[in-house]
Amino acid sequence: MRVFANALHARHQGRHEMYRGRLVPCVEVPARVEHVLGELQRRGIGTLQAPVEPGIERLQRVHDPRYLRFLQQAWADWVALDPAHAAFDLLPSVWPAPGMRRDRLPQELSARVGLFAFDAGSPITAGTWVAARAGAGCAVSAAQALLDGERCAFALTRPPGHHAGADFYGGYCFLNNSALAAQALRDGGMPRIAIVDVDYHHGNGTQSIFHDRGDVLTVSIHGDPRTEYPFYLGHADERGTGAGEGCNLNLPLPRGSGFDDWRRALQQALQAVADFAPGALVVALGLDTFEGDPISGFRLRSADYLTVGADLAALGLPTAFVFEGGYAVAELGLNTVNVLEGFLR
Ligand code: SP5
Ligand code: ZN
Repeated sequence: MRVFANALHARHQGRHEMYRGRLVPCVEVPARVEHVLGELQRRGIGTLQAPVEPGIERLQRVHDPRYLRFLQQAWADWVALDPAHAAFDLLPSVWPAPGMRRDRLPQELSARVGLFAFDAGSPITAGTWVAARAGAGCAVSAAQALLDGERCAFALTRPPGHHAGADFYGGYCFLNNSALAAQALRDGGMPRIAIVDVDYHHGNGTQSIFHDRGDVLTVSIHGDPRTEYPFYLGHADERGTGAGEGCNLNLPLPRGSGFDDWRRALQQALQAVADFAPGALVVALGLDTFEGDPISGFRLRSADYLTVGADLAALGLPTAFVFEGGYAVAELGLNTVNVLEGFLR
């Protein structure tokens, strides 16, 4: 399995996220990727390959140009506002309410941030843009590997991507890596692509990007949005609109769900994928379904991830794994590589 790792990921290193009225240390940390790389090496799984550097046109296949300009410039603008800002991360603290204008781009940076961010938990740091762009390159490269005829590939990206939409960021995500992989597969000539998102959190960005499209099926298994982040999307009645009607499937499960219930949802997801008959599958691979995850509520165990990989493999589709969440750092390598090994067996 070709593995495309983001060599620049550590340039994105948030210090704090806003949580329940306080700034707390970020849970989405560079060590996450290092644990996965270490475990891949220990078990001799995967061949590391250099990813492409995606041009701006590639990113614009999924993201809005105005948003990309903002993201590229945000840190420089933040420090230009006051050189002392270099010691802090950029977080929003004001947002346009419904009925306020989103079409006028404010000059003031603090106001512009609120136009593009949907939470105050996703700090922009000095290296966020270069890290996110390099991560997107890993996802595009994994897609290219499938187009070249590989059975599977793994994009070991950081920061994650599935909460990012065409013109917004949040949930530690800035560029939607899984969406970029799916779009690259479409652009490579495959008529239909399926994305299965197994991260604990609903893939709201991915859903919104493809919501009115019939060529990309989006399926997400996640904590019920009535109680779980990102709260405002991810209900079972969101089925897609227009040409995308019936091409979105949400499978919310209550907090506390264990592997038996989760696996039943996975089988439903895989049936929907099979019915869609795509040319390839993108797995948005979050490992925060693990029982020991510090911010999530499902109860999967490490051995379960072998079964997850085997279940995904049973589809028989060319498959690109794109790394998403997972915050039980010490077990993250084991859990991630278990999915890959289960798939390869
Ligand atoms: C990609 C992904 O998994 N994003 C998840 C974003 C969840 N953000 C909200 C969770 C807030 C919890 N963080 C505070 C931890 C304090 N112990
Ligand atoms: Zn997550």
